[in-house]
Amino acid sequence: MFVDPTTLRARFAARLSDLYGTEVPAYTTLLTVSGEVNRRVLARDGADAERLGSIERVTAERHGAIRVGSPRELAQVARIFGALGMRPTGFYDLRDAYPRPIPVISTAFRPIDRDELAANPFRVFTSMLVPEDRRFFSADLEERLRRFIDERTLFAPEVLELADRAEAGGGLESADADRFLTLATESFALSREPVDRAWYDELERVSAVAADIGGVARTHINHLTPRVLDIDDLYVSMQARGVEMIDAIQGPPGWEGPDVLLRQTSFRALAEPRVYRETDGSLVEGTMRVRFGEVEARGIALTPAGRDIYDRAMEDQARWSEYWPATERELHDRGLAFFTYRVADEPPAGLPPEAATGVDLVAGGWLVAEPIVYEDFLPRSAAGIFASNLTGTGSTDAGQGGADRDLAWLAERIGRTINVPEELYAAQSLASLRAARERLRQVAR
Ligand code: OOG
Ligand code: NI
Repeated sequence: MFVDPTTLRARFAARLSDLYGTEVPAYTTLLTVSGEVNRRVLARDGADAERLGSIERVTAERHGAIRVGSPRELAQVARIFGALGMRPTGFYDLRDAYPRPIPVISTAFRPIDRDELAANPFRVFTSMLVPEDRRFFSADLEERLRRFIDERTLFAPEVLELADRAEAGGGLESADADRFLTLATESFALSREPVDRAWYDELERVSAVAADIGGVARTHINHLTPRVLDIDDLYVSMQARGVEMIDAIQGPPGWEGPDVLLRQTSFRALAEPRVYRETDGSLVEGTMRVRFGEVEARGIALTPAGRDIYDRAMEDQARWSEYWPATERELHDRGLAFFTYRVADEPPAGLPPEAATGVDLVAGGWLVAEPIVYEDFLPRSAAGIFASNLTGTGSTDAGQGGADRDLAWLAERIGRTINVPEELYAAQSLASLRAARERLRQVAR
């Protein structure tokens, strides 16, 4: 039996979820509570609950987060996720992000086609250290960091070779698929190898994230995030079970109108046992606090015009509702969010004018607009999520020395196109408008 990328992705997501559940038991509680919340919303809101994704999709939906040290490592990650039909999408620079600078740049690997997202929406937020950024690292520390990272092996040659075969051939035979999934999942398990205490501590004084990336010989899944339909309910329900949540829900505030973009919250990092190698060579049992439990709720994808409003409204959250229209329909008509189109159940007789826009066609009753769910991340929330779960403040020179990094630079370094989220949403919207117009013509005939 041949296993296609969609099936590989679904199986990988399930295996990673099982692994993370054994490593972080509170994650299993989070899944239980998420399931309860989603069932409550479905019972309360009926079909409306599924407006931004079927309950099957939302229940299976996860995003993971991983962190790597160099373009070489990121390119390897891209090969593994490439085998699973996940494409690098979006560029996030967290180095000068509010509320605290984090020495990484990031992208997210995810399916980009609507059908693929519907079949299995698994995505992984992937961050890469920027050791050449002088605001964080001295030239000497950069040099030692690079050497450490260049000498380690995150992924065995076999898993990369299988990944390449899967990507080139559009899948793998059963036995190879199993082997690939086993090796790929293992690559993201928490390592039991001893951690060099002095090296780890030196990096942690600069940044806890730098220590998590460059202070250990392996990478690991940092968190695995389920999606809920009501994050306010989830937050309260987790607290009621005695799980200490971070202070706030990141992203837009909850309100009566349509949810936009992404809201996230998490519970605090858990201390996990690790073995340290002390300077005298002795091995000592200790703990490390780098992983946490996160949960998210997704809203409508915003156009650049909507995103401008979002940025302003986030600075003035007490007056949030004054910035936004109260209905999805107005978001559509004012061009603030992305929508797809379908022909109305009973469109008016005759053809609309050739020049009619999407707004005209919806207003005239020919087409119905359906919201496109936001499939990406928010740098400000990401920085907030990083920061709210770190201990220690690290040290940064606010001044000069930040290396220029952008999407084009990163794409070049990993040798792959990095998709721009807003371009994907716009293309999807336009394609569906064209198809709906064509169907209108057929109906009129
Ligand atoms: C990634 C933090 C960002 C999100 O959901 O915004 C993130 C990390 O902690 O490695 O996962
Ligand atoms: Ni996350």
